[in-house]
Amino acid sequence: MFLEKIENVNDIKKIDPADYPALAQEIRDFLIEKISVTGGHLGSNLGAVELTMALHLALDLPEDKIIWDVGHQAYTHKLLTGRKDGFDGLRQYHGMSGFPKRKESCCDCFDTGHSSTSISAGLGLVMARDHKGENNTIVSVIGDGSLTGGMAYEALNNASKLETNFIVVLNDNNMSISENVGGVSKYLNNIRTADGYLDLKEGIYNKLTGSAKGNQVIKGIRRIKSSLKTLVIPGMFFEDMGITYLGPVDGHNVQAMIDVIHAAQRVEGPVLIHALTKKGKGYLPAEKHPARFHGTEPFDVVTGKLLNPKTEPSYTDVFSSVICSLAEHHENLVAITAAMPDGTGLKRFRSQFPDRFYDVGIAEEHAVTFAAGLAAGGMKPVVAVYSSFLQRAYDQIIHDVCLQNLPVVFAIDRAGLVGSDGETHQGIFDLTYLSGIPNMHVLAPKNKWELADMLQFAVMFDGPIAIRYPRGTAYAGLEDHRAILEIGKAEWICREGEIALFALGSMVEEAEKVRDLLKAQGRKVSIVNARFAKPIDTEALFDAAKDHSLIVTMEENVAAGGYGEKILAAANEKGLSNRILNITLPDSYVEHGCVSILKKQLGMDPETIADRIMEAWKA
Ligand SMILES: Cc1ncc(C[n+]2csc(CCOP(=O)(O)OP(=O)(O)O)c2C)c(N)n1
Repeated sequence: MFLEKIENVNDIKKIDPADYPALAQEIRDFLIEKISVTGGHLGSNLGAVELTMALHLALDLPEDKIIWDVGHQAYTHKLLTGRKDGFDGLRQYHGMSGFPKRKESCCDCFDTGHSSTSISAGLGLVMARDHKGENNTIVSVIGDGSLTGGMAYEALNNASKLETNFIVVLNDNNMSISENVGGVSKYLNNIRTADGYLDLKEGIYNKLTGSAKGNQVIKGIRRIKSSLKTLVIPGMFFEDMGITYLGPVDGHNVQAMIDVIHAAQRVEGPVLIHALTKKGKGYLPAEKHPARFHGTEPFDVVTGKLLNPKTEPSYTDVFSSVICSLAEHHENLVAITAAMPDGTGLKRFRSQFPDRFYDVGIAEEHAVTFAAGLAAGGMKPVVAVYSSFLQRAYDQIIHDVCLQNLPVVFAIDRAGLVGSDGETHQGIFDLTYLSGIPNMHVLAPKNKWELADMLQFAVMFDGPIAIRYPRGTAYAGLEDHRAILEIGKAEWICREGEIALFALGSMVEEAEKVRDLLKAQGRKVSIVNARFAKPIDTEALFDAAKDHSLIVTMEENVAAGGYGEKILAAANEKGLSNRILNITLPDSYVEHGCVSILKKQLGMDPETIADRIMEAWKA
């Protein structure tokens, strides 16, 4: 057992090179076993085992630094830096994070989670090193999927003038979560296959030389050779920018990787090492179904099947089927994803309406402005995106969509707490960043039927409109409460007086439980389904103020800029004297863990909410 010998950083250097393949195998077995229990990112990690071993063998951590783009592939790095025991609590509350965390280890030099940041961060660390007169090695590891994100090019553009060492390792497995898309992917693929192309040409030369006709053909080939050069000489794109290109190199060959890293360290300037790897390597189900095993729930190791396959439809499933039926009736409806056709539920749309589907790569900023252009051109774009990833397209939403009042629909999945991916992925800011934008309309459905109604409403609406809905099973209660939606109109679900719960989206389900708890304590409780976070229904508020001395707002968002603050401001402006209590998430980043535990910790579970309401009632 070689893994047993690795208890801390640099212990890998004690392993005999002849045993690297055995160690790699042990690491793979360990990861498969642990992730099959906890869930986590499997495919990317299996593909990065040797690459990570080589980095740890060639570098001296923690003095040398590795920045992991996205950070979902850093499990082997965690294993090699003394965190083996952490895998039993991987992604669980107070357990080890699934992403690099500075607070977790001195070997994690930069927190990541969102894509395409590693080269910028690495360049910053390089400049800091140079300012301090140090000479450690800084390496940014970025995948080919993450290289579709614009920020990576902004960073490469900036790095190209560097006169000191900076290494970028491109971990090219020819996959994003799903198939990688676009010109960059095509370019990298050309490099992958260039050797084969050259071999082929050699073969042709050998066969043709000698005969007069053959020599003529060779002359022809030579003529076009120089124009082909850029196609077949790997890395010209990077070289032309001033970045030394090394590769392609087999990312599963530890010694070859060590050699190329050492060579890269000698370059006085930016270097890109192009490593070719296989996603899911060593575990057949993950090799065969890389998208399914990109991030997985617990599974059976032998069959690869999920241990607890979901039986109830999620909000994503509802979106997936509704958007397809809407597309049948609205010929100008087009759908856009930033590299998440599976996660957002657009895979079905892609197969039904391939001509109206756009996967733009991991490029949320571009996705939004692209949608604005489509809308300006008379189409009805639906941008399906996760709440936390849309954060980076804030200016595009204001400048390109809302300022021109363009009819773009934002289908915002994973809004609210998402659970085990943690701080970087919690969708707890979207009400804040969207509600302050003029012309924007923000909705949240109380259940699966209302999501369908809202999507239909949004597709008919002539202006920017966003629907936010949470991860996981779609609420299937309150079926009888369906109505024609009206801009800025809330819905009274029940009315009794005393305490009014104004709940937004996912919090309606919680409000029903809170109501039961309060009623058990003898209180009268009304529930209002807010439906709109912007514009808010002030009429419903003023109406409630007549016979409810306590008004409670409930939302899965931070307080600042959220729904509750808007209600508070409207009540203040009107001069209402009713007590108003805002139930929101705290002004902090929420760590990883299962959503029900997180809610309890954050005081967002029905029991704690009911207690807080009773306190306010008695005050
Ligand atoms: C801004 C942003 N958008 C989307 C995602 C979701 N996401 C996580 S990993 C990933 C694919 C990354 O592909 P690649 O860099 O090639 O790494 P691989 O998983 O193939 O090793 C995506 C789209 C993200 N993390 N950040």
